[in-house]
Amino acid sequence: MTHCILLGAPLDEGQRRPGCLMGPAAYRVAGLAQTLVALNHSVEDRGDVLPGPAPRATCTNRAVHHLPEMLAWTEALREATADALQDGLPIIMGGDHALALGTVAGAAVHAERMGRPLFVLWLDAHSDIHTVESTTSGNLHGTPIAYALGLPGFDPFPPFPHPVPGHNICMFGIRSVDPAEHAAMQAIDITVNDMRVLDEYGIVAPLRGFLDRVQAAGGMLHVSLDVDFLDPSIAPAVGTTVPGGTTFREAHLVMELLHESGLVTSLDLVELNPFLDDRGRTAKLMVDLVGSLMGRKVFDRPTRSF
Ligand code: HAR
Ligand code: MN
Ligand code: MN
Ligand code: MN
Repeated sequence: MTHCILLGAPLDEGQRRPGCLMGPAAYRVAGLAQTLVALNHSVEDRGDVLPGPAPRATCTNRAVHHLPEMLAWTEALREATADALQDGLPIIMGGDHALALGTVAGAAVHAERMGRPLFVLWLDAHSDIHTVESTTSGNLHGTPIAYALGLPGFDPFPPFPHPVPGHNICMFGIRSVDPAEHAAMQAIDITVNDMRVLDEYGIVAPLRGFLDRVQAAGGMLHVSLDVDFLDPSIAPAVGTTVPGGTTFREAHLVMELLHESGLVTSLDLVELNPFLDDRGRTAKLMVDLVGSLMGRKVFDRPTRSF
């Protein structure tokens, strides 16, 4: 049994399409807490995180928008996530992916306190490895991986606490990468399991390979699940759909393997835009995926056998 701590992060300023701020409400309506309770976990909904007043801040990249707001969110979410990690498994209900600027930082703070290395599993169509300087869209939801790596180009932000080395970061489902992001990934030892890799090897072997490394290092594991990891045909409620995403079963299988590993210590649910949903089906799918991550299975096998 796990003590699950729900944290709402109703922000949508990391991109330009309004609606992600309704995400936490949609997860509550879709029965996230009830799903966890039905799996015998305890649930504490700490409500929505409240950012402090936005500080004055500017940067040289004129495309960047809502910088002060994102600084305030980053600080509030870093503290809320680090606090929650002392008491249980934080599940951050977003909100756009800019929230991971704060949640991964909070996980890094906690991992350092515990003397354990932090690993990050990024389930996303996008690599989100722009810096504040390199982003051409100016949308800060495309930047959290670069921040977690401690890359230069984040001047207005506080330095990332205990940067995560590239070899502790694993991306899955990637199929949309900008040129500056491509260059950044070429220069770093980071595991990029793009859709090409998943097509050829399936999802099991690459994921087990990563989880074995986390296990061997005694690591903590932060999972960041972006709705657009999923194919838009099953998950339409996202502003940045990219065709060719993971299927229903692939996504559940990822979650089932994560559950079996017992390694996950914090989880982001990001980019759900309920305004774009089709009768709540994306919100419900995301809740079901959390169910699989937290132990729901069709048949409980006493041993792994066919
Ligand atoms: N790389 C593009 C940009 O920086 C698209 C980023 C989209 N990111 C998300 N999250 N939707 O993964 O604008
Ligand atoms: Mn605004
Ligand atoms: Mn993302
Ligand atoms: Mn994405």
